[in-house]
Amino acid sequence: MVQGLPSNSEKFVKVTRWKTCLAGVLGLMLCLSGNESVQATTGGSPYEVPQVLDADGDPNNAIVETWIVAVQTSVNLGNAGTANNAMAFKSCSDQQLSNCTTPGIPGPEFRLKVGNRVKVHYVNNLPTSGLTPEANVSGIHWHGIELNNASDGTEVTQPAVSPGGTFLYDFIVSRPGIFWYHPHHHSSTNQVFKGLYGSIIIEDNQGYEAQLRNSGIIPSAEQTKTLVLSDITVCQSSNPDTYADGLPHVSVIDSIGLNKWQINYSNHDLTQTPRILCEDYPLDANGVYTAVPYSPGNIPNVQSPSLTGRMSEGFTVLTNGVNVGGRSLNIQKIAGEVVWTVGALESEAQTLDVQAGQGLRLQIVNPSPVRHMRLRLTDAGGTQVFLYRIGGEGGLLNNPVIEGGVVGGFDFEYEAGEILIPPAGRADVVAAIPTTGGAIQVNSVLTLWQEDFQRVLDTWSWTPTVPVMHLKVTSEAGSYSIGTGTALLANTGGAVTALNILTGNLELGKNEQGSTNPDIQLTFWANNGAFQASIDGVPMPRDFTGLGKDGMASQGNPFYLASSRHAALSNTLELMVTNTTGAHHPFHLHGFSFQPKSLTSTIGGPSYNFPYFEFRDIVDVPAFSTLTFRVSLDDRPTTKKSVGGGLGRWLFHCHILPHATFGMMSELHVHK
Ligand SMILES: [Cu+2]
Repeated sequence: MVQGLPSNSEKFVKVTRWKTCLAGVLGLMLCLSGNESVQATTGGSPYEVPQVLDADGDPNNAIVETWIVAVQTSVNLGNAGTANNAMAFKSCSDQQLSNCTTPGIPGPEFRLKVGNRVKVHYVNNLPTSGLTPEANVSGIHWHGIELNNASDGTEVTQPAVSPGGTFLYDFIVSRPGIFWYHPHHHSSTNQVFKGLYGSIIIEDNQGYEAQLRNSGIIPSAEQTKTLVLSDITVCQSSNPDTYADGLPHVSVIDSIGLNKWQINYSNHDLTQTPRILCEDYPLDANGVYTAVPYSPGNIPNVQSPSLTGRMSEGFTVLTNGVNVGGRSLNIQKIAGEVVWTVGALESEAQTLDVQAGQGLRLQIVNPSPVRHMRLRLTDAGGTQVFLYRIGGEGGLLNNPVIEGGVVGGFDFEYEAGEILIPPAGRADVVAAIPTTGGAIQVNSVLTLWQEDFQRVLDTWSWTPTVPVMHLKVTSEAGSYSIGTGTALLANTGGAVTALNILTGNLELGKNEQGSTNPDIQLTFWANNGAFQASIDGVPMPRDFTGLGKDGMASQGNPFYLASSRHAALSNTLELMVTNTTGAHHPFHLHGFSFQPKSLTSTIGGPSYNFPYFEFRDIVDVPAFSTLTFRVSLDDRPTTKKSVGGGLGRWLFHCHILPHATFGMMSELHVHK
């Protein structure tokens, strides 16, 4: 399999490329391998991400100016092979696009400080799709950034950029945290699935974080890694056989001896198997059935244009665009206890060197259209190593938190010390690598696993538990520790405080249509009675080929006006999101980070009150529960004036992208 290709090579190289495995009875594997030429673009270390190129070459300058170019290209996914029709971002430091990073998955990372001005010349160099309407229109949404409305990059703030076109985004970043960027036009599901995403890490400009690093309270810059954890499906030469357990993304055999993907394939009629996506029901980029199957090595389109449809997780999990390689694992229930037995790594598995006793900080982004990333770190003996969340979408927390478990009767549906990152969510996580002893020895390997999660009530996604990071112990260094009592921002001038004083409510301005109900309903029905993901039951037909193109009834006018909310700039509001469905929905608000207060059951179950203050833009709302949050509609500069950037049209939606496309989307309009 593909190994160790240089990260900046655009040459044609001869590599061992394909491997076809057939699982026989008794688990015997038959594997065939061969050679072919591929254009290697990425496929480097899974533990590094490329960085944005700044026009002035000075990363300390307060202005970061770059050209972000979207292209269709061949991308090396490491152990998962090569995707020939991936979509990838590159960053160039000049208008001629002559000095650029290699296009890859993920796109280049922005590392910024609060107060930086970001000027991005977006260049859509995707090929024309040959479809009517054109499907490769695009743009960039700066997810979570509280920027000026004109730079928000959505279908209600700017026209889509056609292939060959450009658009200038120009904004100032105001809040520290982990953010990301991705297209939003034309539902964006296919483009995100094919690789158009990148991370944004913003540090405060008061020195709080630097102080915590310098004093050893949080790990050093060298001990900090960006992990963009995504998923993808690449068609193979013979589906579904090449998705047998010879592939590195399949590593769990459950207690009844089945690989979970097999359950996925055979038992779930709502899932998109590779065979359905690649061969049986291939879709074009407008969601229309096309009789032509995908060639091996191509990523299929996944977004159907209808109001409901098949959707599921991608079949291979990627760490910074690369599959890190498998490891055997057996999870059993023994006397009521779940026991993890961790075995050998595949020979292709890629490890990161760590020292026993060090701290490790992971800044994690989940750009997957559908998959929740449920993460658990274990040592080589299967013993869990706790992950502490020190921050995420709104910068550092006052103190680290342990997430998951059952808190006051409220069941998070994942275990304490694990981290759950819903689609589009981010987490800033620290683990203390234990000192040597037991299963922690020099040359032993810890693994960070991505586990299946019950995102639909009482049922699993039936995705296998797979490694997303392998940590190889090379030596011993100190005895780093962290706990919920560790002071992060708590004792600094930057401590996060509650949004306490409410100053207004939703209100309709002159000639405005919409709802003034502060409780936004996430619904799986439309007011015509049909099954349809929606907000308040308001349908949003989204047929890319006809009326309703891109959710618009006519230029700039969405179908969902009846569910839109309106409020005046500079007010602090308390709003709710009630999930009336039996599935989780990660709720995302554009333009304004909000403080979650509580999750309460609508069916008489326990509630959870957030015991800490944090600014978020994604909160996963469990089935049949209500999220209550507070939001301050703060103003910010426009591209030309010092005020008024907070005014305008800000989408809110479920970030399971097919749900948003089917209609679980509306907007908050902020007026004067
Ligand atoms: Cu949803």
